Amino acid sequence: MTTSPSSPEPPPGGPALSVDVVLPCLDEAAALPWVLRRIPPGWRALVVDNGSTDGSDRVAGELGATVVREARRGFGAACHAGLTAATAEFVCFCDCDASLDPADLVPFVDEIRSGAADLVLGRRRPRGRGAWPPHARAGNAALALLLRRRTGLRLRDLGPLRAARRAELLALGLADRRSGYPLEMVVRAADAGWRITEHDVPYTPRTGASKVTGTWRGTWHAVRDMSRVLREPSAREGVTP
Ligand SMILES: Nc1nc2c(ncn2[C@@H]2O[C@H](COP(=O)(O)OP(=O)(O)OP(=O)(O)O)[C@@H](O)[C@H]2O)c(=O)[nH]1
Ligand SMILES: [Mg+2]
Repeated sequence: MTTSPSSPEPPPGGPALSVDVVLPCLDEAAALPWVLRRIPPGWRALVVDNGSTDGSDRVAGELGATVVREARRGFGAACHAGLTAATAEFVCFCDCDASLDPADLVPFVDEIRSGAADLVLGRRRPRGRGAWPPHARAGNAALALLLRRRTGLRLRDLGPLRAARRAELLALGLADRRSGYPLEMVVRAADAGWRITEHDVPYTPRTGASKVTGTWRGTWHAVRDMSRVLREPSAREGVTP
């Protein structure tokens, strides 16, 4: 892991920044300027570069973000590297493709800070044509149903925009390093008795080429990784098959 020289580190002995936003990034140079402009004032952007070849790391550093490098490919690998590098009390996650607005995270953090919730998720509400292809929406709805069977949670989405406390997230011991990471976070949080809430957020067409939902390969990998997470026995049930 390295940090860029322009990282906005807290002053020595001064108060630590209270919110780190983890931004998993694979070739998102075109989207980064908009995304980083939308980081709320006083929060730190942790761009986790997952081996980009389009100069995303340089763009992120020039725009004042802290750049974390994760060589191992995978959405979960990138998110977890960001969580491990974070130091703030609260950690947020946001995609780096300009489909979601990090400014929408402000009420999420307020809700956790006030003690009303332990994990807050954004329910994606598509805006504009092509923001969320039908097969991806259907897959997500099916997943929400399976999640309800597995945990009793009534969520409408498993969106990547989310916030929680850093120490508690680390204590979940998340193991998936690919597309199952966001689902595993919710399943383990539910098993641990966390209060999980969901709020509508706009979901707009991504900037740059689609890597997952717009491709059959990406969709297949996501289904495979998430099915594996759902097959894991509940912590409350122990390890009996
Ligand atoms: N797919 C993918 N995304 C990664 C990886 N590492 C980091 N990311 C970032 O994770 C975020 C989510 O990935 P996306 O490719 O937007 O996934 P998606 O929103 O399901 O699908 P599309 O937007 O249609 O590609 C983006 O900011 C990516 O740049 C990786 O190994 N694979
Ligand atoms: Mg996307």
